[in-house]
Amino acid sequence: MLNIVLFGPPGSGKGTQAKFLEEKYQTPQISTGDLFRYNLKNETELGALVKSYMDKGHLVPDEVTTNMLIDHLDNNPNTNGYIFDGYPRTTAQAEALDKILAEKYDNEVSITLALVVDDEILVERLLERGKTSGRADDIDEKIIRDRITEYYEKTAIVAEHYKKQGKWIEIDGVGSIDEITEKLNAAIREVL
Ligand code: B4P
Repeated sequence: MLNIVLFGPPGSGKGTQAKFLEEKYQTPQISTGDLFRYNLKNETELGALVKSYMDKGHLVPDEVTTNMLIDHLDNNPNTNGYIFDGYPRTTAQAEALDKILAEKYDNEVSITLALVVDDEILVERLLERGKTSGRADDIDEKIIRDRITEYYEKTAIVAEHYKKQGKWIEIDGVGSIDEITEKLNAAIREVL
């Protein structure tokens, strides 16, 4: 099994790169952001629960997010592995993911690829996406900056979890999309 965690601040290119890796390795992308947005769009009970967090650019509580992930894995089994895009975002989520992979698949995270991008470039990219994405959290610069702050306060620390396991690789996320895909592929080849 190849279980890749794609890590990085909002706008670092996780979702963009996950699409390419999914096709190449036949490992489905699981984007917790996309799953939440699906629930928002379809006005589900979960969507109503997470809307206020997402609109403000705050993280959704761990328990809600992890339960959604477990449901998704149960409904989409794949023995090749997965690309986790946007999960884990807290240490509690990283610990939960270790437990889930061990219990369900007798397996573990293979590699964590962390995209490194300067904050001002992140803001620029997200404002640009906001012109067409229709995402409430991409339109307002204050909300974008709050998401980046939330990343440094709650998410960046997850690096320690994977560094301890020797599974942390940083990749320069500035450059063309193809260049970054190639750097990610080179890192993945090392663990295949
Ligand atoms: P996400 O959907 O994960 O949103 P994101 O951080 O903006 O990343 P995304 O993957 O979409 O963007 P990408 O960097 O590819 O999360 C949204 C919200 O959901 C969170 O704020 C939170 O509320 C909630 N949530 C999700 N997961 C959670 C969890 N685990 N726990 C709690 N809450 C959770 O791309 C950004 C833009 O950059 C795009 O327009 C792209 O075209 C562009 N881009 C990408 N690569 C580029 C490059 N190399 N050069 C130029 N532009 C590039």
